[in-house]
Amino acid sequence: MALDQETMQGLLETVSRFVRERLKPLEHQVADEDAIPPDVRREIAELGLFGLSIPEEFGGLGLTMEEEVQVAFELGKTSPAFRSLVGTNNGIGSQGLILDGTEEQKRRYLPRLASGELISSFALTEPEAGSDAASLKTMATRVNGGYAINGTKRFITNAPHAGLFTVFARTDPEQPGARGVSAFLVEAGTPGLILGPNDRKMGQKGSHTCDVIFEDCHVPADALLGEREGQGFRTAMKVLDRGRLHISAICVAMAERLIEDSLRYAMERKQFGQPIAEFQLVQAMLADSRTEAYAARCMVLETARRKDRLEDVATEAACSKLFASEMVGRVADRAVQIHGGAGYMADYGVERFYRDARLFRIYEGTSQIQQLVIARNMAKELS
Ligand code: COS
Repeated sequence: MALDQETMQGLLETVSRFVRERLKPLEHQVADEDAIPPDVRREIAELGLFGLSIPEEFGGLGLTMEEEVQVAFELGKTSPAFRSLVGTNNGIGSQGLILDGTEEQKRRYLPRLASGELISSFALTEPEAGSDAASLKTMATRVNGGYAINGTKRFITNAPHAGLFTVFARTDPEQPGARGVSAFLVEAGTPGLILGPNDRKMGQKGSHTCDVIFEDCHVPADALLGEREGQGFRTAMKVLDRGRLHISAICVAMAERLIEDSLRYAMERKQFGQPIAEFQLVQAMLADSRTEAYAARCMVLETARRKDRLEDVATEAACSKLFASEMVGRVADRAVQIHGGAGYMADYGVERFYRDARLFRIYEGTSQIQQLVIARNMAKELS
């Protein structure tokens, strides 16, 4: 349900102030220590940010998609590690449960996900199944009263902190593709669920990923999401449609942050006797970045509104993710260029955003997968 305008405005102002006054000053520390301070995590939970998209009846804020992307436009103006902390509970970690879980499954987990007591992870990717998600090999075999899961999941965001995993595994070995896949809700601490060491990444320090290994991990029958086999792949695709839109909003936010920093620097930095912002070649970079970020913002908002009207936005979400993630890459590159030598130095933080931004073109579907989704859907529309 949509919030009234005043409440929504209040939420946006609160998040904006929190980002500006609390999170931005911590960016260097989080990157250096590769950790978000526990008191910040507590404050994030108190603000309700873990439950933005979780329905109110389960303790969340129940934001519409349009409202959620507006919050992401603010939350994304700082290091993406902060967003990542709440990202799985609002997106890929909880949406499968919200879309396809039984009432009992929702009641069991959603309130704790909304409060941040429990962190969730989405375990789809495997060593041999990345873009080709339907080829996943993890098996869930029926055993007395439940299933035994065996396999390895890779690059799983928030896995080191997760209390709950949505795990995609093959229940029908006769079906090699999407139809043989089911989704399971598996709690951390279940015997046979083993975490690998934290991955060492190019950027996004403070956000953690690792392998999740299942070795004869027994789960009860009611761990099957929606208590229906063979639906897991469709669930994953629906979850990703929404997730891709959220990531697009984060790309817009990071681009706007970098444009603001670049403009401020260009107005202060003097060369040849004047601020570099007065040189037309610098102005061209700023103008191109502003134009592209604005275009992405409009795409994200329009797609979110359509989603709220219950239209199928698989194509538009892919268009938004493709454009916004490539856009923020170009904007980050120009930001380094405008900052010159300072842009390459760690103290200014611009090089950190440049590295952080690189992931957006890869996770929740690479740019090439978005192109494939868009083109396939175009062909379907025609026929
Ligand atoms: N919403 C609902 N259902 C969808 C869907 C969507 N957006 N997209 C696909 N499906 C359904 C299809 O309708 C089909 O169902 P039926 O068999 O009942 O007709 C099923 O899912 C399989 O779809 P498809 O045939 O398109 O699957 P493919 O294996 O050919 O490829 C792609 C699908 C490539 C699009 C998919 O594997 C993908 O998105 N890969 C990227 C994975 C990814 O983003 N990984 C990131 C890691 S998670 S952070």
